[in-house]
Amino acid sequence: MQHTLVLVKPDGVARGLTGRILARIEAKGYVIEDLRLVHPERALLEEHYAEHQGKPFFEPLVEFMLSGPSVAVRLSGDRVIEGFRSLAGTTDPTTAAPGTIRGDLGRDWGLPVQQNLVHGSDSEESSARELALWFG
Ligand code: RTP
Ligand code: MG
Repeated sequence: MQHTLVLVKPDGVARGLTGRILARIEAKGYVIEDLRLVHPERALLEEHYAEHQGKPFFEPLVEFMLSGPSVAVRLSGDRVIEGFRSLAGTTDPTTAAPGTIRGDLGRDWGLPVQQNLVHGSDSEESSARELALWFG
């Protein structure tokens, strides 16, 4: 049994897609163990995205994540880390496969950073670190 951190990012919350996204996660059979609406501080986001510091999209990414609240979810299930990332689809929502959250609900808006609706931890190490950050 694994745990992962899922975020419905500010674009997903602002577009009113939280319920649809959570319904897809539940329909897949994963279990929501904790859930909260978070208005993150810059320091939290800089730690969350530490691996991307120095990249050209880092600052726009942090600004985007500060633009509104996210819904943070502690999700559990067998192989949920790779399972949720498969459900989410690839990073670029324009080319993410249809049938995925990003592929069905997202697209490129011509903005400086990919607004792609969701985040999911990419390894057991990341999920432990990220769950501690967002849920304490
Ligand atoms: P995530 O971490 O959010 O689940 O997404 P990911 O693994 O698919 O993407 P990652 O490479 O970790 O990038 C983190 C987030 O940064 C934004 N991004 N924008 N070139 C760009 O404009 C660009 N590249 C990445 C996206 O919001 C991505 O989810
Ligand atoms: Mg990532």
